[in-house]
Amino acid sequence: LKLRTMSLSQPLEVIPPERCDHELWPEIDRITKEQLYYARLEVEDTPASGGGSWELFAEDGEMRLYKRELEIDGLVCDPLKAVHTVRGVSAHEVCHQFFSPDVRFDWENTLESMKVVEDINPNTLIFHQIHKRVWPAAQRDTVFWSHIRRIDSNTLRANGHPNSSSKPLPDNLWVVCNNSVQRNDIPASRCLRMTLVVSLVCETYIDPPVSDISKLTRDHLKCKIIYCSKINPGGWAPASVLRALYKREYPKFLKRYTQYCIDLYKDKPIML
Ligand code: 18C
Repeated sequence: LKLRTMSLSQPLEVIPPERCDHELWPEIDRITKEQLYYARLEVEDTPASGGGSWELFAEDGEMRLYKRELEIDGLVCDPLKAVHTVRGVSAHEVCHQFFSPDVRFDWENTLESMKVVEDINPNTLIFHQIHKRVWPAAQRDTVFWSHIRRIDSNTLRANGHPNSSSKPLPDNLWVVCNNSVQRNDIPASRCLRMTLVVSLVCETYIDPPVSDISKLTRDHLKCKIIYCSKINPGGWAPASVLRALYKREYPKFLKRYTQYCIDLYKDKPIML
């Protein structure tokens, strides 16, 4: 496997769908757009997927986390939506770190192991991850494609957003979408296979605006972050343990991850 790695400040090449002939590409393209649309709906006036409304369960400064209680076949599968705004980093930078396998262990603390099992194109990889075991449940693993792309303003308008007309458009927007894929050639061995749909949508706002782009500094960067996840534990796990786990771990993850990005980029050239 030839893994194409990316340097911190090198812009990613965006692959238009028509240039990828991988059998998963139509699904990757469709689910990424669906997740982008779903993430950008306002919490206040839209239902969580599957109906019902979002319930705020954690708040810290600009960061707010919402959940909706959902059980499927007796398993807790509560969808999560988190919104946060940070300064000093761009949407591209925050999404790039989330996508890149090279740095995953620098910010992700649920992992025991991580492997790239397929390189679909420079913006799309398939991962196999084994997660830490949580007592008293069985250990979990995941196999998912991960796709990163920049969304241009035409795509944003064409995506027909119900509440976008009253909002200012971001100066740019990036998305990373992770979605489980069935791979019979990757046995779960001693784990239960968990399934997930995760999206990280980041919007850059130049605030305050600059008339001369050469005068742009990190003090002008405001990044709005939307993180959504739907995880099916894939087998027995006590509901109380699971709900206590995510209520503690998602806020920790979001704080740790955003601080990691801010610290990493603070003295580096801006990657818009
Ligand atoms: O999105 C995140 N990371 C991505 C890159 O890895 C990717 C992965 C998502 C899977 C995350 C789920 C991991 C849960 C496994 C349990 C291990 C927890 C160990 C705790 C360590 C102290 O998209 C960032 C993910 C941030 C996750 C925060 C924890 C959320 C817990 C959600 C519970 C889901 C059910 C797990 C069933 C486990 C049995 C109790």
